[in-house]
Formats: sequence, C-alpha cells, structure tokens
Amino acid sequence: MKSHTAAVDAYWMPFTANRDYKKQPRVFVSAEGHYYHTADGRRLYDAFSGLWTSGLGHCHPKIVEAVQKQVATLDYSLGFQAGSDRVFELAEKLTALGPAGFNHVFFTNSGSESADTSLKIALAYHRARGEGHRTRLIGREKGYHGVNFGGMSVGGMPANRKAFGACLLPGVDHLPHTWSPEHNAFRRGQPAWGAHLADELERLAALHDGGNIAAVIVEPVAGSAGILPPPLGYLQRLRELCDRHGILLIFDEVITAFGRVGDAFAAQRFDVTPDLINLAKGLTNGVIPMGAVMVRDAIYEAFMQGPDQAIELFHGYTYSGHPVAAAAGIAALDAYAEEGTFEQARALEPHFEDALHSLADHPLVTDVRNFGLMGGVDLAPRPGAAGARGLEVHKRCFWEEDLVVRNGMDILQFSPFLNSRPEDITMTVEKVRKVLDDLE
Ligand code: PXG
Repeated sequence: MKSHTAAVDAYWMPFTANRDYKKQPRVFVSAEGHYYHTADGRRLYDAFSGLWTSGLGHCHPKIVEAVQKQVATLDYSLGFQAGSDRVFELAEKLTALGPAGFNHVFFTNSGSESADTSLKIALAYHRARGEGHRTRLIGREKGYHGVNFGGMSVGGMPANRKAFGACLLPGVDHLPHTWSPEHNAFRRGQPAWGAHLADELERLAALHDGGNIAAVIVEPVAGSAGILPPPLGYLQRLRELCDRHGILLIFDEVITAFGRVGDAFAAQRFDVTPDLINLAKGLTNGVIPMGAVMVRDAIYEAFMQGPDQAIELFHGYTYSGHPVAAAAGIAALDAYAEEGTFEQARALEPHFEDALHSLADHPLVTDVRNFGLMGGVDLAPRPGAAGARGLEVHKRCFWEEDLVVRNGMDILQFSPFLNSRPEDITMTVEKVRKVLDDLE
C-alpha cells in the first residue's frame, strides 16, 4: 500500500528529497503570526520565517487586507506601455528607502529573475555607453543567485550547477568564497580574517584586462551556502577594485534587505554602495511573489537616449509590477516603517548571537556563524552520508518539537522573525540542542 496520497505523489517538489519526503509528508494548511498549522491541528513555531521571506510574521493583517482589496479592484494590469497606480507607488516608496542615488527600480517576480535581470542590465549598460566589449561576469564560490541560467552561472553552489555544466554561461569567473574554519571558526559576526580574498578581483582584472569585465555579483552576507558574513573590510575592498576597473558591483540582497541585517539594506548596514541591488522575498513579506532590481541613477540615465519612442531595454515579464504584488509590497513597506521592524531586528541581534553560539560546545557542532538575524550552525556530517544528519534534525524538529528548522545539507539555517520575542529565540535553540543530544 502506498504510504501517501496521489496528490502528494503528483507534486514534483522543488529542492526536496521527493521520495524521502513522500514517506511521511510535512504539510501546512494555514499560518498565523509566528506559527504554521497542520491539518491534524498541530501548531509549529517557524524558526525560518518562511524561507527568509516573512520577517513580519505570517498573514500580517494589513498585508492580507491590502491584497484582498487589490485583487478585487484591479487583478491584473497590462505592464508593457502601461502600468497600474500601485506599481508606481511601490517604486517611489522603494527608492525612498534605498541608498541615495537609487531612484529607479525594475520589477521581477523572484530572486532568480532579479539575478538575471541585473546581469542583463549590466551588460546592456556597458553597451549603451560604447563599452560592449565588457561581457565577463564575476560571481563567487558558494554564491547563490537563484536557479535561472544567469544566476546559476555566476552562482557557486556545485550541486546546483553540475547537471547543467555544458550550458552554463561562458565568460564567467568566480572569486574565492570567504569561509575559512581554520581562521574564523565560531567567530561572532564579521570575521577579522579574509578581506584580502577580494584582491582576487585584481588578479582577474589583470588576466582579462579590467576593461572586459562587466560586473561582479555577490551576496553581502552569503545565505544559502550557510550564512557567511563578509570579512571586515572585504566589501569595501570589492567596491574600490570595481571602481578602479570600471566594473559594476551588484549586491544580491534577496535575503539581506528589509531588516534581515538590521537595516533596510545591507548596503546601508555595511556602508558600501553597489551599483545595482537585487531584491525579492521581504519585498512583499513573502505574501505574493515579487522581485526587483534597483539601479543607480547613472545606469538608468545611460539607457535614456535615442528617439523617445524607442524601447530602451528589451526585457520584462508578463507579471512585472503585478498590481496585487505591488499592493502587498506597499503594505509590507508601510508595516516595516510603522512597526519599527528594522530597529527591532537590530535590537534582537545580540540575543540571537548569544543564543546561537550557546550551541558551540555541542560535540556535533563544528562551526557557528551569524550576522544580523541570519545564523548558520554546521554539523559534522554522518560518515558516508552527507546531509543525512541535517535532514534528520529538520524532521525531528518538525515531528517531535513542533519547530520548523531549515537545513541545507548538514548546515542548520536560522532566520528568526524580525519581530521575534527573545524567549522564542531561546526556545528555538533549546529545542535544537535537545534534538542534537538525541542524534547518533
Ligand atoms: N538570490 C539570493 C541571495 C537568494 O537567497 C535567490 C536569489 C533566488 O530567489 P528565488 O525567489 O528565485 O528563489 C535566493 C533564494 C536557503 C534557500 O535554504 C534560499 C533561497 C532559495 C532556496 C533555499 O537558504 N534563496
């Protein structure tokens, strides 16, 4: 007899061990605030706030209301050569929140689309300025920029790339990642060692002649690869080298924006201003899919030439600037401001850091890293079964502790709500310790 229903079987799940999952499906039917609910009436605390998405909590009443109202008022709006009132309003609000000089925003529907959009804008920008030979793109090992061809190519997660090797974009190089357990294990916040790793860009610039490189894309704090905060001075160094060689710097802030690092954007927290900023997730608090790419004024202006009737960028999605997503975005940005969410997140940081690092003495824990409200805890892999221990923690937390904890292989990832109560962070870590104590 099958241990699961035809419905569970029908769904080919993303980034999931489908066969293992379908033996004992973990299904949510509703959510409220900091909790998910299951069909059998269980209530689980969400220690990952969605998928880095839902910093304000699930089903925020003001966002729900805005979406309900919008979907009944203007469900879809033609987005090419036309637009809804909502999307213009959101664009203005977003640019007001961003670093000075970012007064234009292009809308997408996901972080992956933001990655590819930002790379295309970078290439087209250079071409528009008569530097069409700048075609090389530089990513970083352990980088994650989604799963479309551009983002995958500049990304540095081997498992996400290996099946598609021959079809990755040509002309891509990778900077080294910044994780170094021998120098920085159990380091709180930004590691002191590693700023020099940015100098690899100087070597690549020499190799390719700096003039052939279009853009460098990095996550200010690498997320999916296990929460790797930038070494002190590293981002500043990247900025200097990009300036020296006329290279655009793209910050992929799909995770780090909207309070996750205690400020509206990591660019502001680190005081390093890129040329393009990629967004998604927290833009709508995860309520409706939406992404965006914000650009420095000089980039937008470089496109605004030629006859007025000419389309300046041949790029866009049917759902770019969808009115319902835009309404969710407006409500989310309003809620962040009204509730002081970014300040709340910043104030929680020391408690989160202490709580997470209290796991450092556990015999199965090999490293703990944190920045803002992003945390990673490395577990020693079970011999011959990489990822098994991490998945077991996820499943035991779900079934035994009423807790949703995300694992990326053997790395436990923590993304507490930006408005968490300190005691819930303590509770999360205590439950994880209990599960770790029971593991072989
Ligand atoms: N850039 C970054 C920095 C991301 O974190 C994407 C792009 C892609 O976004 P979309 O919306 O296309 O998925 C992401 C997505 C994890 C995890 O476990 C994180 C993501 C996706 C899957 C797993 O940390 N982030």
